[in-house]
Amino acid sequence: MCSALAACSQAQSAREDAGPPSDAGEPDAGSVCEPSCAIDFHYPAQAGVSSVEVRGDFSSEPWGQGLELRLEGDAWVGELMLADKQFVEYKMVLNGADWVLDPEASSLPDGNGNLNSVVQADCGCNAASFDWRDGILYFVFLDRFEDGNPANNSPVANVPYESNYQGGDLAGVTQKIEEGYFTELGINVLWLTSPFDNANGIGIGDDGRDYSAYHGYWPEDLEAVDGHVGSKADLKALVEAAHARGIKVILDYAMNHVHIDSPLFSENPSWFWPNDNGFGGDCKCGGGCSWEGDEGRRCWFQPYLPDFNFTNADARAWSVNNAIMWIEETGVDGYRLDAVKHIEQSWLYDLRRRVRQEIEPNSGERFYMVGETFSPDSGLIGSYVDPLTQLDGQFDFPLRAELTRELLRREGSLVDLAGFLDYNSRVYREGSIMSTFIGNHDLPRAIHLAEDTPLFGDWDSGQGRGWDNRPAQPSAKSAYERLGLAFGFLMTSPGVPLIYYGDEIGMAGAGDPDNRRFMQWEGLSDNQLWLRERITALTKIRADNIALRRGQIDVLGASADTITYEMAAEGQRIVIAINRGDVTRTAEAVPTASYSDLLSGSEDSLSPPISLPPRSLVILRRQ
Ligand SMILES: [Ca+2]
Ligand SMILES: [Ca+2]
Ligand SMILES: [Ca+2]
Repeated sequence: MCSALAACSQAQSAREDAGPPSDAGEPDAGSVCEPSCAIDFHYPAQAGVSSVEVRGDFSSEPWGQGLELRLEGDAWVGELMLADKQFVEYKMVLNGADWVLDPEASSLPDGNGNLNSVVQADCGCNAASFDWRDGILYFVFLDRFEDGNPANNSPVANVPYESNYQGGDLAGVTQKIEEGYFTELGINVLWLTSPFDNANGIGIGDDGRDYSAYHGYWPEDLEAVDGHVGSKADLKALVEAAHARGIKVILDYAMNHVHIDSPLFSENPSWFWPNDNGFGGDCKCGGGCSWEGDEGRRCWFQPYLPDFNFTNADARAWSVNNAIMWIEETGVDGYRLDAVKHIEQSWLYDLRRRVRQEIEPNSGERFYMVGETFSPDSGLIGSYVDPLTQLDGQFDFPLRAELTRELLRREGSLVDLAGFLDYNSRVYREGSIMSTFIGNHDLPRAIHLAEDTPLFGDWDSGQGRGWDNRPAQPSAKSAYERLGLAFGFLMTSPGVPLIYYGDEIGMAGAGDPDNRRFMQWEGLSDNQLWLRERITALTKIRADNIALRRGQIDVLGASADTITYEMAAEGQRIVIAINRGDVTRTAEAVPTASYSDLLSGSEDSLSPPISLPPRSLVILRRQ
């Protein structure tokens, strides 16, 4: 049976293509959408099994009477008519007695320690709604982007400029939306740092320095907007201004902890893990407790950040209610969920269920949930990705490490990248939509990894130069060209590509907080302008070519310095070839045909052998 939305629609169109519908309730071939449709179930035939029944919450006698499957060849099969978007929890019952999961389906905990299989009907009614594979995401660091209202600037006394509030706010972002900055750059989704009210005091960082909550990750009152960024009305106005221009908005939601000044902590101490490692000591992450596994879920990031215990049902319900409330109040289109591996997974299951039941039926749109699991382990990252029950996707940290190592820093060979891409394109569950990226607020600025002599390693936080010996804006064009290659890859490969504010102009900066310098609006160098124009051209090419947004990646060939791959969808095929080297190379394995290069914009016909100048790429469409 179909275990994910995408798989369901494929299965359905395969049936439609096969001939006249066998079932009166099935949509006619060619029809766009039906209020209900048939979903197929399968269970493999095996010795000792003489009957298989699907039982669940769908029947008039829930879990009591279900759908009897019939034996056809090597499988038990049957069909169930479901309403469009109907979500069903079920199990297979063997021989009338043995309850088992559907081996092909996603599963979901029922809250009592049991798992059920799940399926959602997709009757093809999505034509008008936004397909998140078409998203191009821009990460706005609210305090560091644009100051639209100097009246709300109130830095914390005795905190250095670098780790203090610098004045950026919601009104500033709204101005930039209305000026068309994002539209011109080809952006159709914004990720805002958390706008919720944070503690006003000083916190000591791991480096012993004084910090303010300018970053938004020290929530104090999760029902209010922080005065530094504006008001709830400002947040609603931003979302409205974005929607009016076809731009979606996703909020950073930090659900792992609150600040110790939060009344939530003083009034409900049992909702939080004790800062105690079980032996009377402290359970700071990376201190008395590990960052990983069970300890990683209950540890405190800092002694002033009490950690939610979501095994407590009241704590979990309060937090999920709060997340739902903000969606309803503001009309935001998705969440970027912080520190996913540090919370109990039950929180994700609960939020997804509530979104499915209470948000999506009203909006008619998919609410995108993208998580952050800062890890090289794609197995761990993927364990939270399941569009039916948890996250739609996560940020692809393993891909980012490969791209920085092989494309920007030019270590190893692009043959390594080819091998990684083959693996990575199969590693996450079908139907998931990962977000691909080069930079974010926890990593040193990407431009420095692209310099002739890279300043930072692939997993280097860059914090060694976060305060002292901070890097200057690179002057050589080569660094901007290499960063352009990395964005060239992101804009011609699967996922939702992310641009961290300022990376479109190659802004300088080491690790936190130097990677969060205030956005540079004036005095851009020719190289910075070149990079922004390059990215603008790339986002337009992505928007204009469905294969680039929704296709599968297929590596055609690679050498030490070059890689050639194809993206194909809906009858369109596009070939991309990249040369990371500092001398001209010939593209590997370009299929024989006449092409035009969408990036150069020239109508001139190209055919193999195709020559790639230093640090360049071509995006080839057959003529
Ligand atoms: Ca301000
Ligand atoms: Ca505050
Ligand atoms: Ca936690």
